[in-house]
Amino acid sequence: MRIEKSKIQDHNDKLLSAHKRKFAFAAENIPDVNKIINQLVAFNVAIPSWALGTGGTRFGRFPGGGEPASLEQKIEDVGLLHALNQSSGAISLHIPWDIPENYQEIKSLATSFDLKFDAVNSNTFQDQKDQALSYKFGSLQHTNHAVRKQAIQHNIEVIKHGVELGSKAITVWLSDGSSYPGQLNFRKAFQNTLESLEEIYAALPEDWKVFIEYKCAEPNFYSMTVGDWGQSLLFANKLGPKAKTLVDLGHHLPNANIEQIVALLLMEGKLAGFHFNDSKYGDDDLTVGAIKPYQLFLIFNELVEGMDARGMNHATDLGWMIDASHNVKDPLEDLLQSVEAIMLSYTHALLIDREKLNAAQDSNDVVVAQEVLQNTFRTDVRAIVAEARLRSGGSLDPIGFFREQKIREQLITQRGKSSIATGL
Ligand code: LRH
Ligand code: MN
Repeated sequence: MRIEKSKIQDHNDKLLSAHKRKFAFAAENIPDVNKIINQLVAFNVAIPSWALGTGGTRFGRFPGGGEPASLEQKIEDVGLLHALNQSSGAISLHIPWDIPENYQEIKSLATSFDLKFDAVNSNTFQDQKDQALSYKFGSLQHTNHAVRKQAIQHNIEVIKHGVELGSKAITVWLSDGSSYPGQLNFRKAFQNTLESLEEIYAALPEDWKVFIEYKCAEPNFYSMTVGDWGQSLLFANKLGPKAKTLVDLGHHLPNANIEQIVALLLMEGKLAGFHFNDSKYGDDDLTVGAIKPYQLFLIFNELVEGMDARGMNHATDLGWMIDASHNVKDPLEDLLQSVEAIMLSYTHALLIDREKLNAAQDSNDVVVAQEVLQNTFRTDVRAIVAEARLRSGGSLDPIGFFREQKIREQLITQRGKSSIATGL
């Protein structure tokens, strides 16, 4: 469904005077507020095509109705999010969950919603029904060369789909590993995976990247072959400049210092980007910033500091993507909340008094260093982010608009109560 601009206008008109008061108060102490708003307007987060339905948990699935049952409907839903927050201008496809049948039609549909195609994702963690060889014992690591060949071929096909759609990167996440000690020769598994990735790397177009996503564990696993940032970086360094390490926030062992990992990958020029989500225990794929908002802020602090140190463009030089799954919440409302949390953390990081922080760090004045960060984090910047949405034609209150316009009810009327989305 397409959201009429006039509906957003009417909605904003009702909220405008209260917003203007809040914005004036928030902007009072920010010298270059327009520069920051322009940075927010330029910043977009890609929405995963596999997170537009209610995937549930491994034990139960509780679909909410009106889910997108085709790639076209998924593009419509991401278009709807983008119309409301003007910060979701890209979709990341997962193959074969979302194979584009007609590239031209899919591209023009996406363009009509002002959407681009971000990184494409391969899938050698499931056996497809018409597949010759099984990935039960892994894919790129497999002891059988024919299985590795099949997985390499799949990744090359995914790149071809991406090239047709204007994507510039492939994300490779492998559920390869072992379930029991002794099952796997770690060295051989690493070497097989490297040789397989080398063939995928060789198939990359000149201006493409391969993002190597690591993950510490899956239920039932004793080892993952790309288990942490060190292993992913080892692959990326051995492969070459087009290979980078992708950080999924939910893929770390408990209490990992993710902001430090981000700082070092960025320093090395080997940070691909992110799969943003939040988690309490495992890879919970929960709403961004819902459990550990201060960690998200600390990660963006390292990102802004590190990107500015390298003269990088905040909006385009890293892959900004969400990777979530939904169970008890409306997928679209959940994604609106996740994008909001990312924009708030980015705004906070842009507001940090770097001079004061650097001086405190250089003089080991721990208290002042903490105060600089915590005072910024405790500053309410919601009106700044709302102003950026307003200036780019979005809604002042996306969730409010979604509820007021009964969007989910309309989608259920159009698509039915039992339409199910592919993906998680
Ligand atoms: C693995 C992962 C990966 C995707 C999948 C849907 O947990 O984060 O990024 O391929 O989720
Ligand atoms: Mn991920």
